[in-house]
Amino acid sequence: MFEKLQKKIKRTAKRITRRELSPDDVEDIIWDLKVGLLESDVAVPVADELISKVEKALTGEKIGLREDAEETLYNILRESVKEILTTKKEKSIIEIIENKEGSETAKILFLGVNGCGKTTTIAKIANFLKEKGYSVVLAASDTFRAAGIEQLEKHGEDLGLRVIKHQKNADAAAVAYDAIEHAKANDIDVVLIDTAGRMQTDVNLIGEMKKISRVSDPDLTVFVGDALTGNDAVEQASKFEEAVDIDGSILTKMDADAKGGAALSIVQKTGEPILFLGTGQGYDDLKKFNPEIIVENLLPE
Ligand SMILES: Nc1nc2c(ncn2[C@@H]2O[C@H](COP(=O)(O)OP(=O)(O)OP(=O)(O)O)[C@@H](O)[C@H]2O)c(=O)[nH]1
Ligand SMILES: [Mg+2]
Repeated sequence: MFEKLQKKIKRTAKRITRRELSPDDVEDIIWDLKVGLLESDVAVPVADELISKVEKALTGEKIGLREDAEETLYNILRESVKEILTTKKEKSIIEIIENKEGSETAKILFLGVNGCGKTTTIAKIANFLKEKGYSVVLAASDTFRAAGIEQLEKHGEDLGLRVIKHQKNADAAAVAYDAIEHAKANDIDVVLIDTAGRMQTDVNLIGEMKKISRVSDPDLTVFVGDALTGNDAVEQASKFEEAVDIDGSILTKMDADAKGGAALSIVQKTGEPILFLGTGQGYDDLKKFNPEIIVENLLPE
């Protein structure tokens, strides 16, 4: 996908260096760039914003005949992508845990659409925290499916962690509450709350999510997004943010031939940083996020 974009940029750049830009040239270049971004899972409104930056630079007098148009074009795009991904607030899970008063338990709530990778990501984070020496308990607040509870229990067994659960169809908020009470009573550092997948359009389930959030009062609310999501990432992130106030996100499945364009949509809609990238199905397949990773993926130097 990216090679196509690079070829297009090279081609248009050659056109630019040969002669002055006509409005038609500009239109062609803009179109090519936009198609390239959309093919890398950048959502339409985000691609439009990026493109308008390039457009401004192109139609102005910034690119002269003697300049290296290819490089200029490319760098404008790279900088614009990095700018979107660089939020003002740096956040770290460890800092949030460390900043809790005394032995108070830190509560982290994981939310996202069906199958985005919440349960797997919780297991990875649990493993990460355990390796750092923190005590962790898991809350099986996905009470929607028996298999969801079992999946978390299996991770609990593998990682040697306690899973607090009720039966299927139980009140998800009550499970979270019990897990938090258990953690407080046992001086456990962190509670990771797993929730059912829900579409952003499902009013009832979004209502349930608000209740879980209200009852558990998390220190960190994490939106989990699938890197293979294209346009829908914009709607997902904005609807979840609207309902509960997202503090940060994790982008999963970056190993699955994903360029990570969805990161742009998520950061733009939540205004909060991406904390980690999921890079596989194993417990160690978790990578600290850095905007450069996505810039390099979308537009390699
Ligand atoms: N390749 C790859 N697969 C992943 C990653 N994260 C999760 N998965 C896979 O994606 C599928 C769904 O993951 P889950 O963790 O069950 O997703 P979920 O959000 O909990 O799903 P629901 O609870 O049904 O909403 C599983 O097959 C995971 O192994 C990742 O970073 N890379
Ligand atoms: Mg799950």
